[in-house]
Amino acid sequence: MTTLADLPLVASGKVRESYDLGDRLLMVASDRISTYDVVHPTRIPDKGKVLTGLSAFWFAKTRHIVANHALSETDGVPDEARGRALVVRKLKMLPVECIVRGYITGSGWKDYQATGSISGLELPPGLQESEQLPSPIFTPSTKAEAGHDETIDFDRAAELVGDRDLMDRVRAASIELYAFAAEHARSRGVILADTKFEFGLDDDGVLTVGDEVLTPDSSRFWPADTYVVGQGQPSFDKQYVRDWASESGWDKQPPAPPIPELIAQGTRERYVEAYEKITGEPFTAWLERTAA
Ligand code: PZK
Repeated sequence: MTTLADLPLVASGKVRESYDLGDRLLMVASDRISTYDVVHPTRIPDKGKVLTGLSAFWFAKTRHIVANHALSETDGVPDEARGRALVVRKLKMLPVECIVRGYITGSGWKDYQATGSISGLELPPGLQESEQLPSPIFTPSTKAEAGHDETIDFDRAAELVGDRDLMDRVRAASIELYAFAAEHARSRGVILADTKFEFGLDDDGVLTVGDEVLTPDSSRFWPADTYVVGQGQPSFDKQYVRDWASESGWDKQPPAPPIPELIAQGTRERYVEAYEKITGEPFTAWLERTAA
């Protein structure tokens, strides 16, 4: 199968694709957006570029913590994917999703309310929705082929990976990456509530973080200035679309409705704002750095 520049498609997700470059991969982020797990027919202009720029920013900033798969944002990127693609090394991916939570929300909040724990980790009683945890926790999940990923405990993750020592290092790297990024984001007015990493081994067996990292699609970013404990927080990027979708009467079942132009433009602005807050540079700098 092919599409972009006649390259062979390796994998496609709801909002991105990867292509075979021979000994490397091209990871391409699209302008598609999903809410409530359903992709809308309307594109968000520049969303793919914002996410790729953010991922590249974090890959460059976190090399001291763990190796990553990023090679280039320009060399080997076809013109039609410029700015929204990275050339990466091929890895042997580990069969678990590596989630780190600094705040209790989403499925973690649901699990905690039901059981007092998440991923087999017992948490203090009396936590409120969206509260910061005493320290970040590692809550791995399965990579479901279809349907939803399922939270597992550390022992089960180690079993799936087949190497407990490796899994120990994956957990340590995940928590270090989260802690570094959360502190950086917080200094710029953004709360990094939680995030998901995917790791692999390179040709030399070196633990390497792959996928996209610390983007709004792999993380929950909250504006710090409106954060309040005890309720769900608006997502930095998708809240315009979610609020509009709720108002529209859409039942959140497929197919997702088209997004009105004004809502799409407002959503683009939020993505660009996230880029600029987090990186401290104008989004135009990324466009210029990656222009043909
Ligand atoms: C790899 N995915 C997830 C699914 C995407 C990406 N460096 C790598 N080497 C080998 N395989 C992968 C990676 C990475 N990252 C990533 N699946 C395999 C995925 C759908 C679309 F763009």
